Parts: sequence; structure tokens; C-alpha cells
Amino acid sequence: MSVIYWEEEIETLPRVGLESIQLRRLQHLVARVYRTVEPYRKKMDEAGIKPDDIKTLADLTKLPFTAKNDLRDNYPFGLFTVPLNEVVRVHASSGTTGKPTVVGYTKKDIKTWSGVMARALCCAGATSDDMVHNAYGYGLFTGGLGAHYGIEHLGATVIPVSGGNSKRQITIMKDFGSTVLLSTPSYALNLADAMDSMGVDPASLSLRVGIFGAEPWSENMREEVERKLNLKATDIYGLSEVMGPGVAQECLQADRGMHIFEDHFLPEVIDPDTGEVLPPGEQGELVFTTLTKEAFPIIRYRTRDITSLIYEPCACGRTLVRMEKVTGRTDDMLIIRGVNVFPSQVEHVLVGVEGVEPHYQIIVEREGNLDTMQVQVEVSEGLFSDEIRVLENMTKKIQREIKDLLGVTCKVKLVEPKTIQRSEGKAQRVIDNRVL
Ligand code: DLL
Repeated sequence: MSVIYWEEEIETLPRVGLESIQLRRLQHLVARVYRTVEPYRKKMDEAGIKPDDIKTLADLTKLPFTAKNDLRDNYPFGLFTVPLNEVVRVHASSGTTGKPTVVGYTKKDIKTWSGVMARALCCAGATSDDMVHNAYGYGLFTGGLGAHYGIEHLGATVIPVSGGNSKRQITIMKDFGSTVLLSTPSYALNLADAMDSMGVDPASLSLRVGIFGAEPWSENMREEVERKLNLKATDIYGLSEVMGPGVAQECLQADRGMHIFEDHFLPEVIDPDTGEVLPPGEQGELVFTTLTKEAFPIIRYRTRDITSLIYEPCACGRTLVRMEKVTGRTDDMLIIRGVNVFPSQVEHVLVGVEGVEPHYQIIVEREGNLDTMQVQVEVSEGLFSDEIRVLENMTKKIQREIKDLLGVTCKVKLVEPKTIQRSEGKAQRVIDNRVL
């Protein structure tokens, strides 16, 4: 299979060349941010660091971190570096508590974003010949519009279908001949269900590749999605604070990891407790510094996403570092009676069990001083109408496998097909009823 690059020269640049571009851009960025954004200047002054102190890439660690709170404290536009009349678009992420975080883009930022997104599409094997079904939500969420502009920039045809109305989506896929699907992995499964209920065989469609992201998903989930939709499922990563979709993307050649578009987004992995930078390969919290953004650049942003960096060469020829699949977030880690549990680990177990559907929710309660975890999961139609004994065995099997993998005892409740709430965007995997 031949590799398609969007910007071959930069994507395959030897690291020395790449690092010299990164350093130049970093120095320029730090100077500009120091000059134009009061809250950044204040933090740097407090840390006793001036833009001129950034002499090598290693000096990045001298700069203070930026966290979600900094965005909230400066809501809505306090961290923008340009006047609002240069901002052509804003996006916002809702978050479950407090104020939303607001991000902005200049004309040039939109161009940069379309460029990295086109790169991501190419990385997944899409070309200008493709019919791209974009089922990420359009609106304040960066997924829909971010991907949309990248698809157009690539020269492919975009179907701006957004999320929801799954049956209509299947009809469109069939009639328009969609070849590439973009959606959250959980919504991809809803589309598979809709296909099934309409009696549409995925092999009769033209779908070839899926570009799924915006939420964590396990390897078992990948197999499930590939089987049910008859396509190759790839992972795309991004976050609004850094840009939106198109920060990193899996290629078709690597056996693991997403290439980070490091000429624009400079990654570090840190120990979330100490803030120390970890060596390549070690798992920790991902931190990003944007190198080219104008309206809303960000310095050492703590993403809370847990991953590690892979610097080994990739079979696709790209020299850009890869990040491992995100296993979870520092803030969605549940601590159940002292054991750290990520929803994605529970998913890994569930999706590997025959007869269980990939729709689940984890309910956490506090009984007395003890945290309890209940896993609710749908079982297939056939199994649900089976004898009680079969269901009991299944419950025990899941309980045992979770205990073996995670070391935590949980309750398992098998529920009827289609009873767990479906999402059109990001799935809500955890319901935390603890009053802490
Ligand atoms: O989710 C941007 C995006 C849209 C990425 C479409 C990919 C595709 P936010 O709403 O700001 O932006 O949420 C960002 O989502 O910090 C991760 O926790 C999570 N996330 C995004 N992509 C992945 C992924 C978009 N591939 C937050 N795997 C991030 C795991 C992901 N988690």
C-alpha cells in the first residue's frame, strides 16, 4: 500500500530539522504571548522567566503550566492574543460544571487547522476522491466544523450530516456512497445498530475507513466497530484548547499510536503528581504547547489525558512522534476501594465477552464509607430471552474477568438490548452518584 502524505517534506523531516523549526516557533510564541496576554505575563514573572530565557527546546520546562482553571478564570476571551475583530470563529466546550471554555481562531488559524485536519485525513488514507460522511456534531463543539473544513481543504466531498437521526444517516450513506466515516466511536456503534434494524448489510455500502475520536475507546471496541461497519477504524485525537480534531492521527501502517503534528503542537508527557517531564515511552499526562496558533495559543496545557510518546521510526515514513491510544483522563479515573479504575479497562473486558453488546454504563455509589461500582451492560436479544441460568453465568463471568484484570469486585447487571441511553456525540460512560 503506498503512503499518501499531505505535506511530505514536513511529515518526513529528520528530527533535527523539525526541532529547529519547533524552537524558532516556540521562541516567537513565548515572546508574543508575554507581550500581549496579561495573565501569561504575570505567571511568567512570578516564575522568574523571560522570553529570552528560552534558548533550547529543553527550556520549555521552565515555563509554567496552563490548566483548565486558567481558561475559566479568564472567561470568555481573556487569553486571546489578538483583538476580537481579528477573530473569525469561536468554539466552546460545555464541560459538566462551571463555565464553558471558549477558544478563538483567526483566519490564519482556520487555515492551519484545515491543513492539519487534511493531513489527518490523508494519514488515514483518504484522498480527494472520497465521499466523506461527517457525523461529528456541528456547532460549538469543534468536531463537526473542524473536520468539515479539513475535508474541503483536502478536496474530498463532505457530507455535513452532523450527529443524530441515525436511520437517515444510513440512507444517505447508501444513496450518496459514503466512503469515509467520521464520528465518535460510540456513535459509530449506534449507526451499526441502525443498519441492523434497517436490514442493511454493511458490506453492501461503500465505507472503507472510519476516523473515530473525541472519546477514549479500547482495542476491543475497535474490532467491534470494524466488524460491524465493515471498515478499517482509525483513531483521531484533538481537543478544543489546542485546536480541535487534527492534533494527532493514526496512520494505516503503524501497529499502534497516532502521529502528533508536532510542527504545530509540541507534546510533553509529565508525571501528573509532580509535574516532572517523563522520558519517552513512560505513561503520564499529556501536555501541549501550540506553536503556530494566533488567536488562542496555549503554553504547556495540561490535557489530563493519559498516554505515552513513541519516538521509534514508523513504517509509514513519517518522523512525527506518535502518542499511544489514550487510556483515560486523570479526572475520569475512578478510585474504587483504593483501586484505580478507568472506564476504558472495563470496556476492554465487556467488549471481549461474547453475547454482550458494546453499550454499557458504570454507576458508582457510596454505601457507608465504601465505594461500590455497578456495571450495567446490554446483552444481545437472543441471550436476553435465554434461561436465567445462562444470564447468571454471564454475570459471573464478567465479574470474574473484571476482578482478574482490575483487581476490583463489582456488581454486574445485564440489561435488555437498547435500554442504555445512546449518545449522538460523546458517550457518558460513568454515572457517579457519590456525594463527596
Ligand atoms: O473532542 C475534539 C475532537 C473532535 C477530537 C473530533 C477528535 C475528533 P473536546 O471536546 O475539547 O475536543 O474534548 C477533548 O476529548 O482531552 C480527550 O479527553 C478526549 N479525546 C479526544 N480525542 C480522543 C481520542 C474534541 N482519540 C477531549 N481518544 C480530550 C481518547 C479523546 N480521548
